[in-house]
Amino acid sequence: MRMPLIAGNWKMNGTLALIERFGQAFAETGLAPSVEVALMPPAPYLAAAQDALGATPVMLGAQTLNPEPSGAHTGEVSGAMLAEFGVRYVLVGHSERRSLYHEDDVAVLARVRAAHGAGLTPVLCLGETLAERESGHSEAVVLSQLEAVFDSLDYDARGCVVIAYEPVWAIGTGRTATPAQAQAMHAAIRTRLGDYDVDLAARLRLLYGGSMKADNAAELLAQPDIDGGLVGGASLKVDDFLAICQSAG
Ligand code: G2H
Repeated sequence: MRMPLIAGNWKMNGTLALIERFGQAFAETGLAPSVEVALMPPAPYLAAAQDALGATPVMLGAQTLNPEPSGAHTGEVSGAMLAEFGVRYVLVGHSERRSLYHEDDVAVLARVRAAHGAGLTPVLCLGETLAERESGHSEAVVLSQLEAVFDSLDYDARGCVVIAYEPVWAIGTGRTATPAQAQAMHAAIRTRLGDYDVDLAARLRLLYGGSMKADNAAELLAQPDIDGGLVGGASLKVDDFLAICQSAG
């Protein structure tokens, strides 16, 4: 009942030529109707991605947005601007934004609200550091990041969020959470969502992120509470990303 979503987060990588290659590959290969795919290139590539992917079922995503609708925010991009390029999903609270750009829970909530205001679906990223995992606080950290947003949203807004669990120690490190570790956290997130609303918990999609690759995707995606993937490094390789999308379909 939850359609899997595979989202490719290019981070600050890629080229126009790579966008073209993805457009061609998805036009040739197609996608199973049982899976949703989104590509999240850097913002300057959104127009080219809109053209290259327009004839394919691949949707567009963005990597961040500013909470304000417009104004003196040099270098920033608003939700309305993303929407003009056909963007459907936007990452919020990615661990790199939290750590490198000091986006705290308050900033994350503001961006979730801004995404909703622009008609975008935020992909809310949650995850613990290695130190937090080793000290036995993983679940408390992740659930508190979730509550910092969900406690302040109303019913309709809560229903328009995709959640991505990405253990910080697994991001770009080649170290992947085991399927059992990932499933355990996803189950904890879904249980907490059930405290807000049982129906909400049953229908919200929970993605796993953290060194998901062609050779580990199927096992991760087979877990009952994993509804897709947030894929970084492997989303820059056409064949690998296609293989991950196919293992979700
Ligand atoms: C982490 C992911 C996408 P990577 O969720 O940001 O990155 O697959 O490179 O670990």
